[in-house]
Amino acid sequence: MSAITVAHMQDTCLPISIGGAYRASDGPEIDCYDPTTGQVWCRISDCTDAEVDAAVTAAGAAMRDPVWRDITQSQRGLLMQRLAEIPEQNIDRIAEIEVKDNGKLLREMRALAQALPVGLRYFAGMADKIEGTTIPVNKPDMLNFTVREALGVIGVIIPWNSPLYMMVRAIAPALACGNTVVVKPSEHASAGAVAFAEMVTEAGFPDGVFNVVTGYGHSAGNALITHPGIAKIDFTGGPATGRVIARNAADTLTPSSLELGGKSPHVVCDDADLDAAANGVVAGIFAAAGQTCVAGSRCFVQETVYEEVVARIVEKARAIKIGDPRRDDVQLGPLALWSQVEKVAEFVESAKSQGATLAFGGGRPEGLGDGWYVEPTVFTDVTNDMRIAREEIFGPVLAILKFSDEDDLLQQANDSDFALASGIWTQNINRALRFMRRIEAGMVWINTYRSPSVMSPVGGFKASGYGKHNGFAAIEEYSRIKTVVIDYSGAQQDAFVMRINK
Ligand code: TXE
Repeated sequence: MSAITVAHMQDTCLPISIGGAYRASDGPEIDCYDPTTGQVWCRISDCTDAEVDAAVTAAGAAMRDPVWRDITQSQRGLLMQRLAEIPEQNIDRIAEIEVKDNGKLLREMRALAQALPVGLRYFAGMADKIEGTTIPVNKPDMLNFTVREALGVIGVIIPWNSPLYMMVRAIAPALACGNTVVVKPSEHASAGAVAFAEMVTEAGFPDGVFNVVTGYGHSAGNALITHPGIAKIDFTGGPATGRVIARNAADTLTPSSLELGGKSPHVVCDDADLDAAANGVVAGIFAAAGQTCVAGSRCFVQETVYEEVVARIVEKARAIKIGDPRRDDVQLGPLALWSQVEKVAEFVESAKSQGATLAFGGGRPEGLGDGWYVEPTVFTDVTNDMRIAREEIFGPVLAILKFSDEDDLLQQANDSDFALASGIWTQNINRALRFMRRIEAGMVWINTYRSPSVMSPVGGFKASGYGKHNGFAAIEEYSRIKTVVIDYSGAQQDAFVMRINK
């Protein structure tokens, strides 16, 4: 049974994990803050280039080692099944570690911890179903088929909002395909990934298959994305970093999948169940304090029901209980970073100065000590050209806009740099499906919101990035196709003419 708890990590500098063993880093220390108190609770190291190199080298060696290279697909799946049992037996411990690091609701982090074994088992089941195809190439006595194989060492860079959930949705398909991984968690929330390394070892994975290096993006992260031993980068984070990774990929030709931010439209039509819709809108933005890439931060309400829907949303926002994320009755915890508190304040000022109406919130609640809390905030009279409607805030700030008809809605909703998620509340199936076809978004939720499944692909378009997590699409992300051609005719080939299909 694994043992690392919050108490073990408190006031210590967390180790890194290279080649199946924990070790101390030689890099300078970084403070990690508990957002509920604003105080340092543990430290991590900013790994040196040599340590990142050692991690990639260990992962590369594991890739070539017959212990991992020649393991059967079913055995790989069994190892992953065994790994799934460990987080399953440690839900509370994992959730407590992550709440300490990012301040999200304990209930939310528990739900995300419960999703870890589900994700591991889903991809474990796929490990021995990854197949090639046989292709009838119109040539007699010729066999043409494909095999799907691992890419190599995957560099996984994850953010602070849902660290282990985002890590597992990357590493589970990567391991199922037979890759090895080096994870660089966010400098703001590394504890979960460090604790997870112990579970991978306990499950019996060969040394070097899973490695964790910690540190800042510009140092340890940069050393990872520029390392020649990396076969692919899997990145979830902000668009600015996504662009750095894409630029580097242009130089090194290292493929990447990028899940970046969003400014997702969440639509309420006049024929919707208005209370269910208002609930959905409130949950879509204020759950996780708006710190999710799919947050429904741009709410479009049809003009005929605008006043009524706004009133319901404000009433529900007013009723939200803010406080210690470990309490079961609390609905809104602190923001994970002090810089996010400042970012929200800056957007509140910008929205006011651009003419939006502050309908609720906009400040910091009293009586919650030094925790990084902000009020649920609702702006009305927002237009699509305002910064609050165009830029990702990643906080509990809802911008409400008006639309007249479907053409007006689609024109405004699609007028965005981002295209990650979307949602619509309507009881008219024709309208819902027309929206589904015309909206530019990687995900469309109809009469629901924020309902992901490990079986269903997730990923955006435009500035929200490219590539997919979850579903069989993820297997395609972490494997490559090799084509094999066999001539069994026994005939001599004309050495000077290509045997092209006619
Ligand atoms: O992201 P960063 P931050 C959005 C959200 C937020 C903004 C900034 O709008 O306000 O991004 O958040 C690593 N080379 N999202 O600053 O910097 C970094 O160490 C290699 C959306 O936290 O992109 C961390 O591990 N790595 C989002 C990871 O990238 C680098 C989730 C994410 O950090 C690097 C989080 C570099 N040059 C923020 N620079 C989502 N899509 O869910 C940074 N990193």
